[in-house]
Amino acid sequence: MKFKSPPVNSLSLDFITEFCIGLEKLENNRECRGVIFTSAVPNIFSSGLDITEMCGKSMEHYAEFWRAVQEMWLRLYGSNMVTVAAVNGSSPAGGCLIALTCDYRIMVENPKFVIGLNEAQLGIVAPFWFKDTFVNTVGHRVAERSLQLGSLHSASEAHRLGLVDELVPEVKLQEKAAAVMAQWLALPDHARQLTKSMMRKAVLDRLVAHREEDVQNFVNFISKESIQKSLRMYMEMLKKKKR
Ligand code: CO8
Repeated sequence: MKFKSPPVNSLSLDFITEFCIGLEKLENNRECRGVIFTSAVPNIFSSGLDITEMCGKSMEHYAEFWRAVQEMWLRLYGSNMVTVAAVNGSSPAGGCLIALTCDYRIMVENPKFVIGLNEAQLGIVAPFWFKDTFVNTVGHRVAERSLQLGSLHSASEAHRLGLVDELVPEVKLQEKAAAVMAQWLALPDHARQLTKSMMRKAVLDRLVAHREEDVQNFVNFISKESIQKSLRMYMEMLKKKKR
């Protein structure tokens, strides 16, 4: 699947809805055993959740948006397919989350590309299931430091921390992703799927059991005036950076 929502593949409600429908189709297609995620937008894998969906909207909208974000994560992290992220650009916050849900992450070795859960830099807090996915990938200490600092790591640093599994030159990315996919698909599906489920089930179940509570937490948090102000300032900062 190639993300193509210029300028930065931000995860709007429309994007997420279409993405989930696409994932459901692939998941239900017996012919499809694996999927590679990459971007058709130069230099950006995904800029994360669309901040405009979390700014100046109604409580109902925030709840609808958050349910969609939860749905996307549940589908990705709980997928029976082999999932490979071919990260060909920067991937902050929600973009990093998509990569973290995959079975394997390959990133282009470009020092300009960054990846990480930078929520703290926006004055917001990554929810527990973002944190759990991160901890399951890089371990508690690296996740704790990186989350508190809202760090965006260069590709080489991300590789050193185990946030991505492999670095490749841009021209080799698709070939490498296909080779990794072939390696994972060589195993019998049932054994691989049950093993994946065993490793991830506790974290998935935790969100399923607390889904509505998590929606309410998000809505209460994001609609606070202080948080709205932080998000507006962050958007301003992005615009100023361009001038
Ligand atoms: N949402 C909405 N708009 C965005 C986003 C975004 N995430 N990212 C960029 N844009 C907009 C910019 O404002 C700009 O708009 P305009 O053209 O109108 O000025 C346009 O996209 C292009 O952006 P840039 O000029 O900055 O493009 P660059 O190629 O220079 O840089 C980057 C691309 C590196 C992706 C840069 O835009 C960036 O750093 N963006 C912000 C990324 C970010 O911090 N995302 C975090 C989103 S929050 C999230 O995903 C998890 C939230 C969890 C919620 C928990 C609450 C409880």
